Amino acid sequence: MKNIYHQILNSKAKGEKLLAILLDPDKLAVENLLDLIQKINQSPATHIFVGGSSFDGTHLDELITDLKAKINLPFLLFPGNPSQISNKADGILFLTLLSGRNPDYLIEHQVNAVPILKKTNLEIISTGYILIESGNETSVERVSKTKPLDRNNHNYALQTAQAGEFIGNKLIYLEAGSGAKLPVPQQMIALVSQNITIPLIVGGGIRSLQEIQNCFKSGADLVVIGTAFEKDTNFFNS
Ligand code: 1GP
Repeated sequence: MKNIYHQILNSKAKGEKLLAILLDPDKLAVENLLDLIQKINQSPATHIFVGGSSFDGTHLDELITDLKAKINLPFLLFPGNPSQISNKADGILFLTLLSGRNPDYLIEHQVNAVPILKKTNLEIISTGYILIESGNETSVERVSKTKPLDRNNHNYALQTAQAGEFIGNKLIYLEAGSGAKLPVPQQMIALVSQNITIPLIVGGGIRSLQEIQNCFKSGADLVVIGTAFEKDTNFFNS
């Protein structure tokens, strides 16, 4: 049954916060997979996101099958391009890069993804993806050839998120970019979360448990951790 989005909505309604671990297949060390799986199972993660800016999709089906056999969490694809689609996952964040003005990431990749998606049973979750300036150039910026939004212009970030909601996005994702120097500002998270009705995802550059809690307190419904867990699988025990 396709119910991941409903579960996210239910959690938001109950004020239960969600946490996703982002796995970038390009960065996974296959020899350490068992340790990784064990640490994920001991962590408070509620979702697994799979994807990366440059990953070409090689062995994605096998990787997700192996991980899903040992991790009992919903797997959502978080694709940088249509080659990162696998029917072995449970769902896909169907992203539109709302902060950019590159038609490839506004509609071209989405159109090209349709024939691939039609052959899958993935739950498709329309997601407005908003890149926020974070102190250094991130891979999303480089690969998408778009500029992030000004991190000090909270109103414009809100306007962009609201446009996403009006278009029909089911989720808004405020993204500082993987490995970002600075995470999304707390005040921006607060302003956006208070003025949209759909769930808010926040990620990029979050390096401590305290920072995760800060994002939740500011109003994030789901926080994404990639690099910090990748670098130290004991991250959640620290
Ligand atoms: C990137 O938001 C995610 O798309 C996670 O970022 O790798 O910096 O945790 P980090």
